[in-house]
Amino acid sequence: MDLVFELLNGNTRALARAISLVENGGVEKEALLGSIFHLTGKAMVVGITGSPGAGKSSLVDKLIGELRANGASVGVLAVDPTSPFTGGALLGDRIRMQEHVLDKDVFIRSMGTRGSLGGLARATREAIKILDAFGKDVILVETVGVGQSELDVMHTVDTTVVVLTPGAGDVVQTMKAGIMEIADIFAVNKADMEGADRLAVEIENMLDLGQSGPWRPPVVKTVSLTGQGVGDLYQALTKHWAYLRESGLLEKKREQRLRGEVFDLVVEELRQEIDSRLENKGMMDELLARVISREINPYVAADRILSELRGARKYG
Ligand SMILES: Nc1nc2c(ncn2[C@@H]2O[C@H](COP(=O)(O)OP(=O)(O)OP(=O)(O)O)[C@@H](O)[C@H]2O)c(=O)[nH]1
Ligand SMILES: [Mg+2]
Repeated sequence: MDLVFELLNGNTRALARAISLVENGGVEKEALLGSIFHLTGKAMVVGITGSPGAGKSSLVDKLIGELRANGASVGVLAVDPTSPFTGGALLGDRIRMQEHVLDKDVFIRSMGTRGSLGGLARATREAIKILDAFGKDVILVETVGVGQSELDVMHTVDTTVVVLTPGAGDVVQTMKAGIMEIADIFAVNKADMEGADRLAVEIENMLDLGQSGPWRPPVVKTVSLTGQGVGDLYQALTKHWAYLRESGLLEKKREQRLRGEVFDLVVEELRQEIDSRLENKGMMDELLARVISREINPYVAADRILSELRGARKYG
């Protein structure tokens, strides 16, 4: 495929086109992802999550600078489950990451839902693969911390940075949302504002209460407007990568992810197959009418359907 050739030759426009392709779905997408798969698995993927306005984009902008200074090429996906917009960079992100727009080793892209939350996590996963195959060393994925969809996205990254800000009542909220558990690193951003030290202490206290594993998430104070503390954040990231590699956790995580991916593909295919076979037989409607009238129960109905699909029956 032409696109693959261009992509692997470092053509940035091909990269943008390839990501649009995975957003739109379809047969072409599978062919593309299939032919680049052997080149994936090299990049370190970092998720940056936190409340709206926590300073994630500004932090990403400064982090790009740090990564570039250390010789890494960078891909950025700004994933916004609250926005239907996609393609190119959102205006805000483009302004905030302006410094790097002309750097050919930095690629920035926004992704919105287009009306399907589940599809967003998947499209993000696939876009990560494309950036990875393209040869980006580090891929930063910014997501707004609003719930399940961004948790899904976070399951596809190697390192998760949770960004909290003073005075936002963030600790309790993020704990409730189940985001605390997925943090590998905490960034207390807007550390130029009052309450940053208190927030950092609060997080440390909370970490004291939790179970202690081999990795205790470091708490780093940052001011993403000035870049203060971003060097520390970079250090924390490289430490986490070393930990992931040396402990064998990286390999394990990736293995689990691939297992889940293959399983999901099989389930999805089966679901579609079952759907169309049931529709052909008109069996679902007929059985459902009998369930609704309480003539049979749902277990019996499901059993009839299953046995029709594969042979024997459990309940007579
Ligand atoms: N005082 C202060 N303000 C900051 C800092 N970092 C970001 N801001 C401001 O916070 C606002 C939001 O910054 P963004 O970087 O867009 O935050 P975000 O988390 O990406 O926002 P969304 O993507 O909309 O959720 C902007 O007005 C920034 O200027 C900081 O370190 N200190
Ligand atoms: Mg942002």
